[in-house]
Amino acid sequence: MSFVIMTRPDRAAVWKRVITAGLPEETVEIWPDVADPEAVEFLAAWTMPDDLITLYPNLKVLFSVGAGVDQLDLSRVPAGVQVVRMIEPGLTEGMVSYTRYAVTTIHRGMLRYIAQQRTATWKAWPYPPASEVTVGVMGLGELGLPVAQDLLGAGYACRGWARSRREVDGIETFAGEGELDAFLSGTAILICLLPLTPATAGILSASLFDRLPEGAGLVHCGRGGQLVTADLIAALDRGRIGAAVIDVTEPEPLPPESALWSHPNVLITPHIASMTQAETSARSLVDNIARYRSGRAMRGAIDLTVGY
Ligand code: NDP
Ligand code: OXD
Repeated sequence: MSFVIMTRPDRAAVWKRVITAGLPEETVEIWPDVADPEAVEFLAAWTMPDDLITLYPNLKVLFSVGAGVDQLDLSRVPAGVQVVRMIEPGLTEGMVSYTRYAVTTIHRGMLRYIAQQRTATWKAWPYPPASEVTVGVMGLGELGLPVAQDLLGAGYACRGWARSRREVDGIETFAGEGELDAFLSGTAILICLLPLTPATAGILSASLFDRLPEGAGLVHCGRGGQLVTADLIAALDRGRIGAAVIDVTEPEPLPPESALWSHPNVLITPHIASMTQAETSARSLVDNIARYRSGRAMRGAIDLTVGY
């Protein structure tokens, strides 16, 4: 029985080494060098080959290389195949450092200073203390919760919104559609860390922006399909959104003609908020395979009925 890895060669080499060392009884193969397709039980990939079912008829688990699974066509996953997203400390660390940077950029008005530098302008602007800035995190999962806790530690007032009720020390929490208005109305800087599902597609739209306080900031690290780009540009132009740090777009790469590129109040990064780190993610895979082999639940197993 074998574990097939489809990822960039440097990460694949590390995964093969760490998994083979941790679980010597498992056969690990790097795609496309697969000796016996019928022996494949585990596949780790970012996207799924179209002919997955016929290629690997005995597949048991499809591991996403990343935290998201929306890039996989879940409707094609054969019944009985479990889909598991990536939960690993390297991804969390990267997201925490990115969001701390993005929130600081908005809070301290750094986009304005970048523009001032271009015209050799020496001019200081006042800013409120962090304790007077409320950061609202949409999605309190593996990434959103540590992000909110980090910002709390940095002195910000923090709140979070999730599908189900969460109790978190020091963080005001809101649940479901019914509490979205209350969550948004007190959020000065909004961070989106939701998975892309039918329920979250297009959620960052004019109607949501209008429920934020005037001049609110936006940090978008979820998925491009959650953002209605034209609505964001309109909200920026009328000052409803004061500044935005955008890491994910639809499509990716963001086309050169997009108005987001040149907007003075926007910072664009090319989907780098966080990245699956080879060594730490390999250890997560070892743990999950061991769990599977001993009949325990794997960490990050997707509920296909809700899509995350
Ligand atoms: P999790 O599944 O651990 O957490 C998802 C959170 O979103 C949960 O709190 C969940 O609520 C909440 N949620 C889901 N659907 C809804 C909804 N309809 N309404 C309200 N809340 C909802 O995911 P992760 O934290 O691991 O990752 C989140 C996303 O971050 C990924 O799916 C991916 O899209 C993105 N990402 C982006 C990266 C980048 O570099 N830009 C890197 C890695 C991830 P509940 O707690 O009730 O289940
Ligand atoms: C992920 C990503 O989902 O990098 O892990 O976007």
